[in-house]
This record gives sequence, structure tokens and C-alpha cells, in this order.
Amino acid sequence: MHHRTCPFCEATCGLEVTLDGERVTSVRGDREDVFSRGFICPKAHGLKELHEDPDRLRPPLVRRDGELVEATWDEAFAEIDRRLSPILAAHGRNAVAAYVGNPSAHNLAYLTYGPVLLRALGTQNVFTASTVDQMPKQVAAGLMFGHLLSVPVPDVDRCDHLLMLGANPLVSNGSLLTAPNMRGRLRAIRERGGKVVVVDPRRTRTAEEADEHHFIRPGTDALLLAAMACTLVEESLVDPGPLTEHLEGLDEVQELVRAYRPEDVAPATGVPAGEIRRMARELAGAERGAVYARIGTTTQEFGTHASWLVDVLNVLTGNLDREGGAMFTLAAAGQRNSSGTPGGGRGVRLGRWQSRVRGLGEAFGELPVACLAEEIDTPGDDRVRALITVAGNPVVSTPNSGRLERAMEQLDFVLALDIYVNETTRHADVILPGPGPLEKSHYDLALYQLAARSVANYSPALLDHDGPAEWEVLLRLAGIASGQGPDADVDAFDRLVIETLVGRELKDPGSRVAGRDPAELLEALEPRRGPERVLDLLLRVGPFGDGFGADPDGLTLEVLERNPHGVDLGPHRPRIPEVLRTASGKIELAPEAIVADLPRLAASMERRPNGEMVLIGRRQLRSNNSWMHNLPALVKGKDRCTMLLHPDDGERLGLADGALALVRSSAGELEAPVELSDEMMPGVVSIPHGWGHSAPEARLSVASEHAGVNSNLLADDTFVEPLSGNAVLNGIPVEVVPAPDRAAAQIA
Ligand SMILES: Nc1nc2c(c(=O)[nH]1)N[C@H]1C(S)=C(S)[C@@H](COP(=O)(O)OP(=O)(O)OC[C@H]3O[C@@H](n4cnc5c(=O)[nH]c(N)nc54)[C@H](O)[C@@H]3O)O[C@H]1N2
Ligand SMILES: Nc1nc2c(c(=O)[nH]1)N[C@H]1C(S)=C(S)[C@@H](COP(=O)(O)OP(=O)(O)OC[C@H]3O[C@@H](n4cnc5c(=O)[nH]c(N)nc54)[C@H](O)[C@@H]3O)O[C@H]1N2
Ligand code: SF4
Ligand SMILES: [Mo]
Repeated sequence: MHHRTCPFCEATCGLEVTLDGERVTSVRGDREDVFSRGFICPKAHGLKELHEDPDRLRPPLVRRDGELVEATWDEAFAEIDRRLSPILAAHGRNAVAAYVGNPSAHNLAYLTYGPVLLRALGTQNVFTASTVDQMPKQVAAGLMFGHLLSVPVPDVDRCDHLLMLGANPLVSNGSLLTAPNMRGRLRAIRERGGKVVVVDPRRTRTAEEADEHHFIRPGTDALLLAAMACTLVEESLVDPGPLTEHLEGLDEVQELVRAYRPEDVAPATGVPAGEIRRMARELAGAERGAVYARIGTTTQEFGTHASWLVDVLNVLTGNLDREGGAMFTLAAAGQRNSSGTPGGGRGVRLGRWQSRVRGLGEAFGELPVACLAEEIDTPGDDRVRALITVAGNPVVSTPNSGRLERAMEQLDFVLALDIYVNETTRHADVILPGPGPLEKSHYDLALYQLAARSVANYSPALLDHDGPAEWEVLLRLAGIASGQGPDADVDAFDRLVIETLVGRELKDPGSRVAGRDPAELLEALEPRRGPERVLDLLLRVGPFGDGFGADPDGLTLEVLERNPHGVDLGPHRPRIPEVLRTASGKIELAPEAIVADLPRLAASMERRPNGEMVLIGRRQLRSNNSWMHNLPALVKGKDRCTMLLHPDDGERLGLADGALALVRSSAGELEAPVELSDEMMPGVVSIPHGWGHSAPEARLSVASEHAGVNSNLLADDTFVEPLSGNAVLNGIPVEVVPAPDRAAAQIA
């Protein structure tokens, strides 16, 4: 019996895995896990199938005579050096783009050593899944609190009023909110007399579980939230309490939101004014309330405004940074918003460079992925000629997939760090697979920074991996990228990495080990190597750590090794003002960049539904973005890639249940089977993302049997949210008609 953390989503559930040799005989929830207490979802069983999947790559693949064929690791690295180095030499660093995908955020090796590769590449063309996801929230948090990871999370276990917009945690299992078993946690709110309110254009499972659900027109959350804030101001319900002395711009923000009266936003949002006012009053009246919003509010036209207003409401109602409200987390390791001097800083700087073609601004070291295709297919000396993907499937996951698909053909070299030949990696010249899920260690370095409590749980690798570890692969690639050839001395490189991290820590005036002797710390970390050595360092200098001897009872990696069910470090405590890193040392309630873009939001108040349909996405319990559809247990049953539509719309558009619809947008078109359901708001259709597995040459024997269509053929790469560069994936105007009848067309 082995205990480990599930690596598939943000919930970090504890699993109990039994093995018979190399074979997995069972996967169950770990009842003793300090955080998940036995909860799991159906994807946990995917662990067994992923471990066993014959399509999962083991040795590297290298393209020879047009075919991807198996190669040794040394051959693969030699090929990368042969192909990549000349491109860097002839065309410069920006000729190589990197795309880092979602599983990287769940991968200890990628989190710790991925940045080493990116630094060695030295390219400004860094793209990640963040700009098809949460970037607006990070921009808003950065501007308000001074750090991109100062994203408040709802204190779900202590709040008595939770307002959720654009989130479906009963299916997604929570996002920017690590909290396993959200169904149980939401029920507990209701059982203690509290209230759960959901705002979503679809009556989701989460909405069904709530006390109250409001349909909203996609893309109008910022208007709704502003109108709630307006209500607080008009009805003298603003009460930030002890936060007041830490606020900058309180008067200004109150003045600004007055322009969004509930009566004026109601027609655009579809939420009646009386309901908006009541929602505001109830939030203000709650003892411990929190507003929480997720991807439906970030992957849309006013994502940064919505993200900002969520926390404006949390502040105006006095719920930010208080127990049961929206709180700042404190993770055991690598808490990114805790370095530097507490209580102030330099704030964030956005737009330090621009994308070549469209001039979109950088945010936190990356460019909007909506630009990737045009950076490749727009001629110019400095165009992108090579692409490295790290656990990402941009051909399915990013907007205007059709264009990116064609652009991939124009690349001189593609390297993929991936475990499948799929829609993206089929274009690769070299694929470097990683170990299977049981062949590597796990620690949720990123997600614990967004958890509902402070928790730490480490899982060692259970089985040996035939090949180099992921961190060694990254260091060898970093060696190639920095011109040292394919055979970098990994040990020496790793030594440099840890020395750099130790050095940086010792120089940080806020660090617990500031000024200590580096040799002493390095000695104490022996004999660990790689991510384990980095993790041990981060734990020990972290807020619960042993401080390298300062607190003998504190955390070290060894303590976690002795506690396979994890260590619970307690609920959150208020962190203001210490957590702030803004130049003013205050919470910036009216950041200049956001305020400057308000006229765009105000203008949207005049919009009215005009009979045009809009497209949104949806997540499904047995999917995980684009890549778990090759696991039989997760795709069995009837096909799920359907277009949901309200029956009244079906009747109006001549679409019966099960009929095939043709859906067109400014970017492309596709056909999908119709599923009529009154869970949809009239005027809105929903197609899940992550499908479309019919690409030639992909090696997905199971997924190709349940191919579905790729909804991102409809997302327009030119439709981005201006403040963050995030793609608009929800609220896409579409035309929906019955698909032409092919049989009839053939006869005629
Ligand atoms: N229309 C629409 N589009 C969306 C979204 C939406 O809601 N609607 N959601 C967006 C969001 S939130 C996200 S996060 C993105 C996700 O976008 P991506 O990160 O680009 O896509 P994934 O589907 O997560 O693909 C993960 C890739 O990693 C590989 N992989 C899995 N495990 C491992 C591993 O252990 N090692 C390695 N090396 N590779 C591995 C898989 O084979 C796959 O190729 O999609 C976005 N796209
Ligand atoms: N089973 C499963 N779990 C997952 C994933 C998965 O693919 N499958 N993906 C993981 C990833 S990468 C992420 S980022 C998280 C995301 O986690 P969540 O944000 O909880 O994701 P969704 O389930 O897509 O919920 C988004 C909701 O927003 C609604 N929505 C769409 N447009 C709007 C709008 O304009 N306004 C409002 N108010 N609502 C809108 C949709 O109807 C949907 O119910 O999930 C993670 N967990
Ligand atoms: S909810 Fe997420 S972490 Fe938990 S078992 Fe399911 S996929 Fe794994
Ligand atoms: Mo995501």
C-alpha cells in the first residue's frame, strides 16, 4: 500500500495505490490524507490506465525520413543540438518560442528546473496556458496587491456566504482554490446556516448544489459586480473595517462604480436589478462572506475588470483578509509573494516587451499565446522558427487552432517534452517523454500556494524510470540552449542551480536565514540532488520550516517523508499589511491601468441581446483539458462532445436533440451534435474544449475512437482581453444552423 498525491488537477487528493510488481491493482482515496480525507474523483483511476497506456511514450522519438521513430536519449539530444543550435546562432534567441502547458504546474521537476531552461533559451517568446486561463486574475492581483500570486482564495471552511461566478468546482474540483471535495465543503456552508450563490450562463452541478443560481449573459460579470459595488455605495453598506488604513483609492473606486447602477446593467447582464441589489445586500450582511470567480470570468472580454471587482467587493464588504472571507495563503514551500521586504515593494511592471506582430504586451515574463500562430506565420527576419512545448497541447488548447495547426508546418524545428503523439506533438521533430505518473516524485509546489488551508504532502517515486529524470532532461536542454552542446555535466549544472538558490535566499532581507553561511546550508542539504534538494531548501526556509536549525521541530523534506498522509499546517491567518508588495504599501483599489480601460466596460452596458448566439465552454468530470481522453475508463459511455442548447433556441433554429449543427464564428466553423437542455441560458450554447482527436499521425488509439471536435477552431486569436492579453474563450459570437444534409446533397 502506497500513499501519494493525485497529480491530475488542483485538488491534490490523497490516493492509496496498491501494486503487484509494476502492475497497479487498485487506486482508492486515502482516508487519512490530512486534506482530502478519502475524497477522489473518477480521474484518479486514470492513474492506473495512464501508467499502463500502451500509447504513452517510453523512449524518445526522432523524426527520420519523415517518420517519428524510437531513438536513444543520446541520439535525441544530439539531434536537438544539431537542429536547434544553428537556428539560435543564425536568427537569435527570439527565433525559438517555448509553450509551457498545464501539467507543468503539477510537476515538481518542471516547476523547479523549467525556469533554468527558459533562462538558458533567453527568448522573449515565452507562452503558457496562463493566457488561455487565469492571467487576468494575476494582472488584477499584481496591480492591487503588488504580486502576481497574491490571489486571495475564499476561506470556504469558515465562510457563511459564498458568491461564485464562472466556476464549477463540483466538476473542475476547484481552481485558484485548492480544496478537495468541494461538494462536501459547500454542503458544510449550508449546514452551518450559510448560503451559496452561483452566477453562470449554465445551471451547472455546482449551481444545482447552491441555494441560488442566476443566469448571466456571457462576458458581463464585470458589469454585475460593478453594480453590486454601486449598490453598496448607494445604500451606505461600504464597510472595509480594519482594512481601511491599508487602502489607497477607496473614494475613487466608490465614485467609479456609481456609474453602474443595477437598473442600468440589468438589460445587458440578464440579471434583474432587484436581484443584483439583493445579492449585494446579502453579501454585505453576511458575517463571513467571500466572492470567488474563476475561468468563466477570466477567459472573457472583461476578465481583468471582473477579477479586480471581485476583490473590490471583498474589500468594500470588509471580507478581504479576514477569517471566513477571501484570504491570502501561506504555503510551506516557495511562497512566491513572501520574498523581499514585507509590507511594500516595487509593485508589478507589465509590458516590459511587446510581441513582434501585434505589439501585445508581456505580463510576468510571457506573451499572450493568442499571438503564437502569427509569430510563426507572419514573414520577417525575426519570426519564430522553432518551438519547444513542455507538457502542452496548444493546437487544441489555444484560440484559432486552425491557424496554429497550419503555422506548425512552417516551423524549422519542433521539440516536444510530452508523453503522447497528439495533435500538437505529431508536428515534432523530437519528442522527449517523461516518466509515468508512478515513476516520479510529487509535491504541489504551485497549487499549495492557492490552497484553502496550509498543507504539505510529498510523494516519492514508486517505480523506477527507464531514462533520465525530467530535471536532468531540462538541464541537458539548458546546456544545448546555452551553447555547451548535448552532454552538459548535469551534476555540476545542478550544483550551480542550488548554489544560486541558496545565494538568493541568503541575500533576501526578509529571509529566515539571511546572512548565514552558504556552505553550511549546502552541507545540510546533502546528499539530496535535483528537485528534492530544491524542495528541501524551500521547505526549510519557509514559514513552517526548521530554518536550518533555528526551529528543530520545523518542516524539512524528511518530515514529509515520514508523513505519507501529509502535514496539516492549519487555516489561514490575516496577512495584511505584511503580504503587500505595492509601491504604496497599500491595497490599490483603483489601479491606473484598470481605471483607464473602464470606458470600454461602460460602453458594453448599452449592449442588448440581439438574437445572436454566443458560445461558452464547459468542463467534464472525466476530462482533463485535452489529454486524458486516451484512457478507456474516462471516455466510455456516450460521446460527450456535444453542443448544449436551450430547447427554445433549438426550436427557433430548427435543431432537434441529436441533430448535427453547423457552428460558425469569425475564426472558423465546425459541426457538433445537439443536446437540448434547459440548463442552458437561452441565447447561449456550450461546447466542451479539449476534443478533436482525429489528427492524422497522432497515436491516440482510444481517443481517436471518441474524437469529438475542437471548440477552439471557433475562438478568434484576435479577440483578446486588452489588459492581460488573455484569449476570449467564453462569449464568442456564433451563428448556429442545421448542418447541411450530406446524404441529400450527394443525391442532388
Ligand atoms: N475553448 C477553451 N479552451 C481552453 C480552455 C477552455 O476552458 N476553453 N481552458 C484552457 C485552460 S484553463 C488550460 S489550463 C489549457 C490547457 O492547455 P494545455 O496545457 O496546452 O493542454 P493540456 O490539454 O493540458 O495538454 C497537456 C499536454 O501535456 C502532456 N502531458 C501530460 N502529462 C505529462 C507529463 O507528465 N509530462 C509531460 N512532458 N507531458 C505531459 C499531454 O500529453 C498534453 O500534450 O487549455 C485552455 N484552453
Ligand atoms: N474534470 C476536469 N477538471 C478540471 C479541468 C478539466 O478539464 N476537467 N481543467 C482544470 C483546469 S486547467 C482549470 S483552469 C480549472 C477551471 O475550473 P473552473 O473555472 O471551475 O472551470 P469550469 O468548469 O470550466 O467552470 C467555468 C464556468 O464558467 C461558466 N461561464 C462561461 N462563461 C461565463 C461568463 O461569462 N460568466 C460567468 N459567470 N460564467 C461563465 C461556464 O458555464 C462554467 O460553468 O479546472 C481544472 N479542473
Ligand atoms: S479531484 Fe483532482 S486531484 Fe482529486 S482525484 Fe480527481 S483529478 Fe485527482
Ligand atoms: Mo487551466
